[in-house]
Amino acid sequence: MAEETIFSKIIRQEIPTPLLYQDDLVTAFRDISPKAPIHILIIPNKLIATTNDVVEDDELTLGRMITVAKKLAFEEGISDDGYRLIMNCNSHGGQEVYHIHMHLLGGKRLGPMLSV
Ligand code: DGP
Repeated sequence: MAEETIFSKIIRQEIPTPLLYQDDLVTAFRDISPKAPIHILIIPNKLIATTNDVVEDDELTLGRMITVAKKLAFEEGISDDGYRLIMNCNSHGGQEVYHIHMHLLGGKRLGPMLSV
C-alpha cells in the first residue's frame, strides 16, 4: 500500500489550496513552483503512486485527467497557442511526489521537450 503524500491532504483540503477543479475522480490545482506562466497539476483522487501502478480499472480516471486538462487549458486561454502535458515516473523521470499527477504547462512557447 503506497503512503499518502501531501496531495491527498490537498484533495481533502486538510491543506487549504485553491482548487481549479474537483469531481469524484480527479482534482486540479496550481503547482507551487510554476515552471511556466500556467502550471497546473491534475491528479487522481485515488492514491496511485506511479504510472507503474496504474491498472485497467483506472482507465476512466486517467481519461478524465486529460479531459480536465483540456477544459482547464481552454479556461486559462492557452488552448489555441498550445500547451504540454507531462507525467513523470520514478527517479529517472524526475518524479518528486509519489501520487501520480499530470502537469499542464503553457502560457509561453515552451523549450525543447527534454534537456538531458
Ligand atoms: P514531479 O516532479 O512530477 O513529481 O512534480 C511534483 C510537483 O508538485 C512539483 O512541480 C511541485 C509540486 N508540488 C509539490 N508539493 C506541492 C504542494 O504542496 N502544493 C502544490 N500546489 N504543488 C506542490
